[in-house]
Formats: sequence, C-alpha cells, structure tokens
Amino acid sequence: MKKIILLIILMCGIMSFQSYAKERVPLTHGAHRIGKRTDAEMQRWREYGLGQFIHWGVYAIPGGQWNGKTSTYAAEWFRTSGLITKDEYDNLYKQFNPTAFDAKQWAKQAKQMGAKYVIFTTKHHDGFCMWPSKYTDYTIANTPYKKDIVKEIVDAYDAEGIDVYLYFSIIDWNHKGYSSKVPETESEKALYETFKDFTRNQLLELLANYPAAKGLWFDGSWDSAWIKEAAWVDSLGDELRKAHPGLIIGSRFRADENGKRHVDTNGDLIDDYDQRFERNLPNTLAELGGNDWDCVMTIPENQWGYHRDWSLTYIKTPYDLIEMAVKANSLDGNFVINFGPDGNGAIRSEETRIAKGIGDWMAVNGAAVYGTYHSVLEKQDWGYSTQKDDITYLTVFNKPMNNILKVKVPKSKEKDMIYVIEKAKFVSTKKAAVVKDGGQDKTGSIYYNITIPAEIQRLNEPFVIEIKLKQVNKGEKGAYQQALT
Ligand code: H79
Repeated sequence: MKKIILLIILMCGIMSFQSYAKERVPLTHGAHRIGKRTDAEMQRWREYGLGQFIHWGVYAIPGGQWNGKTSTYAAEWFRTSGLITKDEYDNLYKQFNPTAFDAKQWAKQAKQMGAKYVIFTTKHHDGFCMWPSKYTDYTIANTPYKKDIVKEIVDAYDAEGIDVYLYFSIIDWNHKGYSSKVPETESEKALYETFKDFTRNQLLELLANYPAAKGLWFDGSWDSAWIKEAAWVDSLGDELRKAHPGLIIGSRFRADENGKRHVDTNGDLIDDYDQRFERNLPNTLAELGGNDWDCVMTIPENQWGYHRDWSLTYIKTPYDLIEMAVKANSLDGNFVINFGPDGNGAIRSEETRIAKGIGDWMAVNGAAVYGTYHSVLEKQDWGYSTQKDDITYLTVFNKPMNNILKVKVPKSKEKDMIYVIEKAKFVSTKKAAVVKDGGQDKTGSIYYNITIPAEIQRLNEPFVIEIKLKQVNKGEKGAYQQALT
C-alpha cells in the first residue's frame, strides 16, 4: 500500500514538473531579461513619478475641425476622419509656421507642473517629422517654420533638468513602403524592405542627432506586418541599444516570434517597462507581475493632439490627475499627462491652468510621488499610500465627514510584535498629527485614528500625511500611543 502511495506521489511530481516544463517555451526573440533592469538609467526612470507627454504635429492645424465640420475622432488621427482628403492633409505642412512656439516656455511650464520627464512626438502615424530627417522630404525643414523642433524641445527641457524621451510611430501613412498587412507579392515585399530601411535609418538618425534623449517611446507597433518582422525588429533593438548605451525602450516596440506583444509567450515582459497602460490604470500590484510600467493619460477623453472643441467630453481636473498620479506611484508606475499644443505653437489656456494646479499641489506634496513606490499598507478607502525608505505617505482624496482618518496598519509577520505609528505629520503644514488608538477588527488588524485639523480641512484639497511605522512588542503599544497624543 505504502509503495502504491509513493508511486502515486512520484508520478504526480513528474507530471507537475512536465506541465511546468511545458509552460516555458524556448524563445529567440522573447524577453532577453527576466525581472527589472537594475542599472542607474532605469533607476532614474523609476523615480520620475510624473511626466509630460506632448502630441504636436500638423494635425494641430485643423485641430479636429475642417470646412465647418467637427470630428469626435482623436484629433491626431484627423487624416483618417473622413472630413479631410488625404491630399489636403498631406499638404497641411506647407502652412505649418508655429510662430508662438517657445520651447523654453513649455519646458518651464512642465517644470512648474512637476514633470521629471517629457515624451515628445517626433513622428506620429501621419509620418510628418518634427525634425529635419534626411530620409524624407515630409519634415519640418520643408515648412515655412524650417527650424528643428525636436532640437528645440530637447535643448529646452534638458536645460530645465527634464529628461527627454522620443515618441516614434511605427505606423507611417506617408511612406510608400509602409503596410499594415503582411506583404505578399514580391513587389510588396520589396517595398516593405524600403520601409524597414527607412525606419531603421530614422531611429539611428534620432539617436545620433539627440544624444541627450534617454529613451524611445514607440507606438503603432501592432500592425501584422511589423509583428511578423520580430527577428529583424529584435536585431534593430540591439543596434539601437548599442548606439545609445542605457537607452530605455518600452514593451510597445517588438513582438516575440509567436506574435505575442508586451509579454512574450512565457509571460515575461518584453524590453524595459510595460507600456500597456494607455488611458487606463491597473488596480492591483498583482496584475503588474513585478514589472516597471507607465500610464499615459489625456486630459479630455481620447484627444492627444490639439482639438479645438473641448466641450465634447469631460475635462479632467488637476485633482483627478493628481489622484491618478498618486495611484500609479502607489503601484510602482509612472504617470504621464498629455498636452496638445495648437497649430500656432501655443499651449491652450485650459491646459496651462491644469498644469499650474498640478504643479502647485506637487510643490507642496511631491514627496508622496517622487521616488516612491507601493507601501506596506493595504489599499484603503481614503486614498492611496506610497513609500520611500521608512516613510509612508498617506494621500487622502476622500476626507471622512467626521474628520477622523482611520488608518489600518499592517500585521507584523513576527510573533508577538505589532506595528504602531511612531510619528505622523501633515506634509503641507509640517505639523505633527494627533494619532489615537482606533481599535481592532475581527481579524486582529490594528487601526489608528488621525484627527484632521481645521487648517487642513479648510484647504479643501487632497492632502498628505507622512507616517513612520515601527514594530514593537504587543505590550508596548500603550506607551507609543501616549507619546503621540
Ligand atoms: O498617440 C496616441 C494615439 O494616437 C495612439 N497612441 C496614443 C499615445 C493610438 N493609436 N491608436 N490607438 C491609440 C488606439 C486605436 C484607436 C483607434 Fe480610432 C480606434 C483608431 C481607429 C479607431 C481613435 C478613434 C482614433 C481614431 C478613432
């Protein structure tokens, strides 16, 4: 009998090993690293907390409207809206002369908002290049403006200490070799080869022209033609990294040999950070698989480029965006807010007002965002908590009506030990908080009550409490409480 049981156990073991082994497939073009990058460049990226995205190109000229008609489409997709002919669109660049453009002013505004990095559209799906690319005539060099906009942006943001990332669309509606579908005939294949060469040349050109750039933010890489080129794209990635040591590339650049994007066939993240969070945020750490990630967000609904009519959708407030930023950081991600300057090079007044609102809040409370990550606390209804070293930041978005904030501290993993709040203060007033025992629940979790003083209540805005937790022997709890109240 014993032998049979042993045999069954052994067989189960072999079977589960086999199924485990079956799950992992050898890949040539999957993730080339398991787990996070650990170098200084990526550590710097991880600590940004907040970034700015800029969508700017010739689509800013129509701004979602043409011949008296308004498109509800994303303004940067205007070429495909049906309101303009392709020919009309492809000639817009001849009038692109953004005389109000002042890169230094933009960079100052981004700095005031608290952005630590910027992602700038060097080329969107329409194929128009904001730099004077040698490889096409469809560039800024052939507009009345003439000057290299990418250079102006890189120089101005760099001077403000804001890291620059170059957005680059794989989709290119202007290049004759571009195809979304896998080329079939010999002539289609030959044409697609010209597009591959062109894309490679442009990327190497961007890295050579703007060595200060820290990374590339790819988009439009979901075409079946591009996915099919997994091996070639992988080698291109190697080439780009070799040309620019430390280069940061997200998961939206290449697919593995089975066409899997973002994560490969084995579920491992492709390249340096997860780029799936476009206009959406994760809710739990568990769904992130321990990977770095960013979330890019529009201020209206799905408008990235300039759209003249902002009455069409809800416009997020500074506090909406701050809440998303804190949430992203509480889940180990970066949050990036998009701006769509107009065809003249001006940032619209609504965006300026929103940037100012965010910047004013960040100037006081930024410690809860920069360099922080998920905290030891579990998610609680009042808001989000972040952590840096031994400091935990509680950012309160839902102020309780009775002005007593109930904070649940984690359970200690050590026997007879508990967590107590050793210190607590309001970040905006720098004043110590009154902390009282908040009792226990049925599971033995311990709560603390923090009184929200009148001066914080009056601010009528999200606020941050900085706390320091300490593990003590169960019996010492009373002594800590008295010291705090
Ligand atoms: O650059 C911004 C978008 O233009 C780009 N990514 C961000 C950063 C993006 N391209 N495609 N998508 C996002 C998703 C596809 C949306 C589409 Fe549509 C739905 C394309 C066609 C239908 C939105 C709605 C754009 C046109 C109509």
